[in-house]
Formats: sequence, C-alpha cells, structure tokens
Amino acid sequence: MTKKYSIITIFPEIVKTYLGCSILKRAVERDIIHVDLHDLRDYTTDKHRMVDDYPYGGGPGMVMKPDPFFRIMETHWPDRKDRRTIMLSPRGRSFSQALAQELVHEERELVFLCGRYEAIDERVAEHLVDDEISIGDYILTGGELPALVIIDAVSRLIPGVLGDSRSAEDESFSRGLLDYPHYTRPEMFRDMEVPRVLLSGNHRDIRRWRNKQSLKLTLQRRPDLITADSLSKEEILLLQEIKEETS
Ligand code: 9WO
Repeated sequence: MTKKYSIITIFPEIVKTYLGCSILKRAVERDIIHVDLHDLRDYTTDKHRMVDDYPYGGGPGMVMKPDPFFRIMETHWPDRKDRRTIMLSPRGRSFSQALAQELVHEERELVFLCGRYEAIDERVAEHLVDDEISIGDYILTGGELPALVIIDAVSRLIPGVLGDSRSAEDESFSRGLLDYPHYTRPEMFRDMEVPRVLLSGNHRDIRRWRNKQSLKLTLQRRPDLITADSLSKEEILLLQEIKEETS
C-alpha cells in the first residue's frame, strides 16, 4: 500500500525540490510513497490571492487567514476520518523516533499544514488540526522544513525505502542508545588507525566492542537516554566495565 502525504504550503517548490532527490525520489518512483503538493493561494477568492492579514489586537507581523485552510480541507478531505491533519508548530508535542513509528502505522492520509509569517489564525488549529508537532525548540520561517523532516523520518521506516538489509539497524536507536563509531578504508589514514578489533574478523568481539562504544557515548553525551529497564544483562556488565575504566 502506498503511503500518502499531502502538504499545504504557499511554497510548494521548497518541498518539491527535496522530494525530487535521492532516496525519497526513488520511493516516489516506486510508488511506495505519494506526495500531493497544494498551493494554499489556489484556495483564496480575492484577486490578490491574499493568505495573510493584520492581527486583531495589534502587534507585529501578519497572521494567516483561516478561509483558505478551511476551503482546501473541505475540497479534498470533506470527511475528517480520511485524514490526520498535522500542523507544524513550536508549541506542538515533540517529534521523536517513537512518533515516527506511530505515524508510519497510521492508516489515514497525513496532511501537513505549513504556516508562514508570524502565526496562523487559531481557529485553524481548533477546528482542522488533529496534531500539532514540534521538531525542536527554535523558531523557523515556516513549517515546510519540519514537514520534510517528519516525512523523511517516517518514510525511511517503510520496508523497501532503504535497502532492506538496513532495516534491522533501526533497532539500535529504538532501543534508545547512540550509534557506535564507524570506519571505512583505508586502514591507516594519515597517522590515524582503525580500531584493531574491527579488522579481527571475530564477530562476537566486534559486536561486543560496538555495544560498549554505544553505551560509552550514550553515557558521555546523552545520559538521559539510559534507564534501568532499557538495558540488557550484557549491557549492565559493559556499563560496569566502562565505569571501572574511567574511575
Ligand atoms: C513566532 C514567534 C515569535 C516569538 C515567540 C513565539 C513565536 N512563534 C512563532 C511562530 O510560530 N512563527 C511561525 C513560523 C508561524 C508559522 C510557522 N512558523 C514556524 C514553524 N516556525 N517554526 C516552526 C516550527 C515547527 C515545528 N518545529 C519547530 C519549529
């Protein structure tokens, strides 16, 4: 089944460019994903195709008008049950690998509303939107990049989008640890060597080394990711070793 996304934006070109490259391009060509782009200005009714207006109550900047959003939703998704409408917003719930997993299993079409200017009229969020999602605590100039971030993270979870052999790799992040260090040829670059164990051909030792490096990095950089119930017996032993080495 094709995964369907729709993006509502006043800058469809931004989105089109990214989706026309690399892995997502191939996924579109293979009908694994399908993306409809909608220019919000096509749903205005005035001759200047205005999508913004002054804020009631005053203040800086412009606010996106509700009418074009309501018109586009009524045109394409008259029935709410056919779509899950996502607004990209710094006040939304945080995007994460777990939310990407939830969205990849969503049966309904994913419809992304991308705002611009200072804000969108609150009645859009209240009446049209199922989820507000934030990709991080910063302000951008619009919701297009966050929509692409979400489509990217969700699409790579669909079987066949990446090489199939790579799908198992995701387990490491969904298990909640940082990735271990990677190396490729040459064995000696300038004066920098590849760790010997990776050249040993001993796959048990390699797995153990990688596991330990993952734990070490996670402990150093993201200790918040390590919780008592997230670790296996082997990992608890490795953690012990790391703590002894560094004390
Ligand atoms: C501007 C602003 C200024 C001061 C305090 C809070 C503020 N919020 C905004 C704002 O949301 N501006 C917008 C720009 C309006 C519509 C879309 N824009 C947006 C979306 N900027 N940043 C995002 C976003 C979305 C998801 N995850 C991170 C950022």
